[in-house]
Amino acid sequence: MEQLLQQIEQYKKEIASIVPDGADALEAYRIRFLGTKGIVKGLFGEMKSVPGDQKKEFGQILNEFKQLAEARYEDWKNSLGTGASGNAASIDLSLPADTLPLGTHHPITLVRDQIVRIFGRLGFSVAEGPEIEDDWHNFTALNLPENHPARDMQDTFYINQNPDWLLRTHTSSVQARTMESQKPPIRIICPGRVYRNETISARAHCFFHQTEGLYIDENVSFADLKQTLYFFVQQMFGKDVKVRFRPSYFPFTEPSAEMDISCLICGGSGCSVCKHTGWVEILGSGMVHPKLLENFGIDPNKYTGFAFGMGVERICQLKYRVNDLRLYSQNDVRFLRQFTGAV
Ligand code: 2NL
Repeated sequence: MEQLLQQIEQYKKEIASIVPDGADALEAYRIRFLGTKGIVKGLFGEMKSVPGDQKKEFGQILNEFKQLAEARYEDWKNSLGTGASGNAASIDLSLPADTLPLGTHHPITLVRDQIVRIFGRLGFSVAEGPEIEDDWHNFTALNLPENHPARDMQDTFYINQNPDWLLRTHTSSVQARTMESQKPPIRIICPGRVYRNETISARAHCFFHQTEGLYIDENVSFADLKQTLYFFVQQMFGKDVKVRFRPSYFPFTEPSAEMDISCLICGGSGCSVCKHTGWVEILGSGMVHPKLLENFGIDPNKYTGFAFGMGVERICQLKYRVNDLRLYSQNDVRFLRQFTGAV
């Protein structure tokens, strides 16, 4: 019995000192310790030579040893499975990784980013502001008269708790805030979501996305406005596109103009998109009204500026031929996953 116990201690030391190797070494271990002619079986065979009063104690020691040998085997086997032992055969590092399901950018995001990047090259930086605005920044400061139709409940979402609060109807409010807090030169582009109280259809939605721009400095002229917007259109739609300006009216600019581009769909010969005129309207613009400059303490005799505003959905419609505004907010992946390209 004494001799057998010494032998078991010896085997325990051997097991503790094993450095796990590959599958072959593991199999050799299994045969040596746990096989049908292995050490554990052999020791159980010695049971018959142990005196009767010591059998119980020896049996316990032997069972513990058996469990230890088996546990070592399981640990070793598991470590091979995970490759943690560094066994090259158990894991194939050359296999391609599992593919991650990548999303795509929303078309409005793609076009907005492209607009921002084009004006960024001309030195415009991005300005942002709150979507819940007060009357001053959205209307009054921008020369929108008290009786202007845009102020009507029919067109603007007001916040119940406070009649002075509303969902901004344009991102001009961001420009107002910038004029309030910065001195010229100001050269900003203001992308963002705006809200109008419209019945939803293919051509109207209760929110859409705008990008407005503002440039105020000494000697800013209408020629600067025209050339800046012409550069933008060429970058956005290609060198061949033609532009024309038509006189228009906005309360915050004087003079004001709308800009058309030659129809990209028919090339100018006439189609349903351009209503057979060969031209499509893409933005509104003008020289900042002197009254606005005064509202923000900017001297209109020293500084002039131009501003413009465009609907991102409209640009997107022309670029990607999207013919229903509702598609932009329905989250139908069949629509969304078509826009995989980076711009
Ligand atoms: C359009 C027309 C326009 C502006 C926006 C603006 C803002 C300030 C001062 C002067 Cl703070 N102007 N914005 C000017 C002209 C047109 O937008 O059709 N937008 C979708």
